[in-house]
Amino acid sequence: MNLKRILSAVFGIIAGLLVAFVFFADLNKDDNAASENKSKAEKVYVPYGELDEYYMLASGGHSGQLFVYGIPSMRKIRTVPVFTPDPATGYGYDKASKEMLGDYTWGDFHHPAVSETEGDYDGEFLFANDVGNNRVAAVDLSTFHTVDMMSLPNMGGPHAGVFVTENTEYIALPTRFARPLAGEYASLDDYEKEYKGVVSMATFDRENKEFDLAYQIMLPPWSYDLSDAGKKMSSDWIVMTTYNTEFATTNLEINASQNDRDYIVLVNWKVLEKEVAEGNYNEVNGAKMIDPRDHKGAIFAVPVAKSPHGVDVTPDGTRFIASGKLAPLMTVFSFEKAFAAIENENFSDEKFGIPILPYEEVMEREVDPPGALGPLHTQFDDKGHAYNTMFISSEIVKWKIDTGEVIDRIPTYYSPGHAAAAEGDTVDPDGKWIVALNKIAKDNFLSVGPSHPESMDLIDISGEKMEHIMAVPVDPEPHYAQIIHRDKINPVKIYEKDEKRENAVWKQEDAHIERKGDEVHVYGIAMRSRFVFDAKADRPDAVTVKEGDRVFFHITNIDLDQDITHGFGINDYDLNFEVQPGQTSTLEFVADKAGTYPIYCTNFCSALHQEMSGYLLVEPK
Ligand code: CUK
Ligand code: CUA
Repeated sequence: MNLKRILSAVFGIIAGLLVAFVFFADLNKDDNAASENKSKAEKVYVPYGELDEYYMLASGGHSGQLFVYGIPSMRKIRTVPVFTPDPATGYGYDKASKEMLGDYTWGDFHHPAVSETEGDYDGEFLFANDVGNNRVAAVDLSTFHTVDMMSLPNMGGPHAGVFVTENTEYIALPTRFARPLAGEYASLDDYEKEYKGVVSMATFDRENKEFDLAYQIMLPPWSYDLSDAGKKMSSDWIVMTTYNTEFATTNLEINASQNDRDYIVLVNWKVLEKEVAEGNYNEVNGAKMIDPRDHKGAIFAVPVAKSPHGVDVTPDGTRFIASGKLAPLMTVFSFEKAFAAIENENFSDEKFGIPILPYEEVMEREVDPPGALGPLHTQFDDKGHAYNTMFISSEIVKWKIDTGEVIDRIPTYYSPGHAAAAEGDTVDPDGKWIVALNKIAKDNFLSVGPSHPESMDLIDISGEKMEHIMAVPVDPEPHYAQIIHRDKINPVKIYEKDEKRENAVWKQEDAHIERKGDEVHVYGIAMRSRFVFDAKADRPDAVTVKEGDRVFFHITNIDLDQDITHGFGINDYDLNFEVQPGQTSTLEFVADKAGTYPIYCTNFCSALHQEMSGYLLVEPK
């Protein structure tokens, strides 16, 4: 063997080893990734027969609906219609929900807030705002049905709510767009004088499931973003971020970003409550209106870095944190320092009768993680950390509230607006999960054409380092959500049988029809697998009316079994609604088309569901 052959053999062996090494290293990498994926998958796998630990109650944005998810599986469980009709369940078709929705056919639901007791979600009701049509709604979490809705006068989109005070004394809804009171005409040249940024303070009577508008606060024509109520030591207060303190009326993207500082407004609702009780307000379009110039000692403001977005109160209630949006930093303010400045009347300025507290003396620290851009909102865990969504740099930054020290950063996919942490708005967050509510999904999911869904990232925050677990599509648009432990929500299994309930019929043989002039009232039942409209008739499941009659179907579902929901569709009449077990619903319409129209159950309820049908006969005039 000559030297040349020896060298080439050695070279061959080395090359072979190298190839083998690279090959096995690669295999190893694949192995590691596979085992990492496996451990992530195990964290969110909910075995058949077991349930998710948390509910995530998420706004459905401009669908006007509420989306219910299970966490950690991220499975979508239900859509609850709130501000928009829902043909599937007949929401907006039956009489009660139709009256509640009025003539509105859409809503823009941004921020859900669960009712609270002592600063903790109590799981009884969920409140929702409609930026599109100035409404607030309540969803009863024992049925997941929308039970009340109130229109808010004098507002231009109650965007910066809803958030609730510690014991749900008030549901606060600051406006987004300044507008003349009652929306009357006023030239944009008169913006500063005629336009107002109104804050609504609503109350909710849990017994009667009813809203009331307690009072409104008339502020300058500033805009507000999602705001928060105080907790514990700060529980008498609400804090709200403002932008467009420039009073720009056009090209807001440039003109509303001129000032280096905007404001956070602090309102003592306890003081205002007393003043309203003493009659110290003006009546404006049916609302009790508070003017800051008449209410010294209740409304203050502190400057904040330009064009802030959200402001959030820490779980212990000692601080409020503003997110910069245009100034890439979070500003931590101290309630204690704010209270001291108020006490000592240490004001640096006054605007529209609102004393301005000196920034340097109320601010505790500015937190400015290098390269983190576009902070929007803050969430919390149980270990003194804050989590900020960064819209522009697409990440969540975890930092220590006490020191401002940045602990960890994790990318999100992509551009998160809000994030929701488990029990994250309470005095006692769980520190287990955070869900980034992203505005852009790019190519994360199978393409469905030019418009992509939005997305949500599930992130495990139980350790020192955050861990990205999974992304799921959502459409549209996850503005905000709250994540509440399943033990706090107690849904009913059926609507309780109530013998005294108006329009209800509980026995087949009691089903009957009453005619009053041109009104026909059908007091009927639905059960597996038949409708009975008139027990004494030859054909108990047929109803004959005259063309032009006003028809009322009062239908009670007498199947008192969980999940036996019956639908009620009228073929060719564009009408459908449903009755859940034990529920009575009314469908009211004018039979303005003569003819023969099959009625059928639209919700598959039994083996004889197909047979669950009848006829509406409309005799020509
Ligand atoms: S606002 Cu901040 S991202 Cu409507 Cu809550 Cu959307
Ligand atoms: Cu009742 Cu199908």
